[in-house]
Amino acid sequence: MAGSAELQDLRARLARAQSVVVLTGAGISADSGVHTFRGADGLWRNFRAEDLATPEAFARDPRLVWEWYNWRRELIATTRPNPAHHALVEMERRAQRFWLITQNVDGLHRDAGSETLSEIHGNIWMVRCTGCGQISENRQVPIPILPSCSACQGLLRPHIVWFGESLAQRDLDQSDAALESCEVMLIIGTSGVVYPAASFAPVAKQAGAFVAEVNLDPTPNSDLVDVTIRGRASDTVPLLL
Ligand code: BV8
Ligand code: ZN
Repeated sequence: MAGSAELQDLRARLARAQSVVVLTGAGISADSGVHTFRGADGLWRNFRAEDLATPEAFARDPRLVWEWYNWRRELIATTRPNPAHHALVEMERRAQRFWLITQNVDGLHRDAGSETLSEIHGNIWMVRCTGCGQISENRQVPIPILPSCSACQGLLRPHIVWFGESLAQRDLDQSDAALESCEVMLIIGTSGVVYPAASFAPVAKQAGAFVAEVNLDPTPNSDLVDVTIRGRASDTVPLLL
């Protein structure tokens, strides 16, 4: 639990660090009103994300999967970045080298102005054609079901990394390079159960980084981090500036 001395120490480490890496999860967007995955509000029609965010679920019932994404697109379209997102934009401006890795697909870091950003699970406003592979932005709320490609009439899918699908090699390489060379790593609002993102903290720790976790609850990462900041990200992340 971080007392003010530990918060002071972390603030000082961040201020003098040559390189800072931040990993965020659904918890950083919770105070913007975006549902987390494993919290009480994380269910939709009694389905779990693991049931719907898979290529098998989409192959079996693309309408159901698109209905779930339309529900989330409708909700996310009404949300705005919160003070935690904005604090990370300021932190990026101040840091020598800064790399933000997010598991979130809500696009709120982008909306807040984060630039050195890697959306390793994709973005809910991007779609990909299952026929010709064309990737495009689609902000329709709701997107008409079933959406088809303007180029080849193929079925469009969310351009999102589902369970059982591998992350983009470029994202993996960039994340690895950043984690290997960072002095301070912040893990904000993630339950640390989804791989490979859940392995990022041990990689940074192994490489000698000072690792801090910002979360409401303990996670599997809590044992290895150097300091835990318990609280809501929108209250605590701005205190790190
Ligand atoms: C892959 C897109 C391999 C969907 C998502 C064992 C080892 C390695 C892998 C696996 C394994 N077992 C299973 C796997 C495979 C699987 C996996 O990890 N499964 C889990 C369930 C065990 N991983 C994969 O399939 C990945 N791919 O491994 O590929 C491969 C290799 C080669 C070839 C083929 C395959 C792909 C994973 C990506 C899945 N896609 N999202 C969509 O969003 O529509 S993951 C999904 O979970 C979201 O992206 C989300 O971001 C992510 C993680 O969840 P969190 O962000 O952590 O959110 P959560 O609700 O869980 O936690 C919120 C936290 O915030 C909590 O701790 C809470 O306390 C805290 N909090 C809440 N409010 C606040 C707060 N904190 C601060 N302030 C607050 N206000
Ligand atoms: Zn197409």
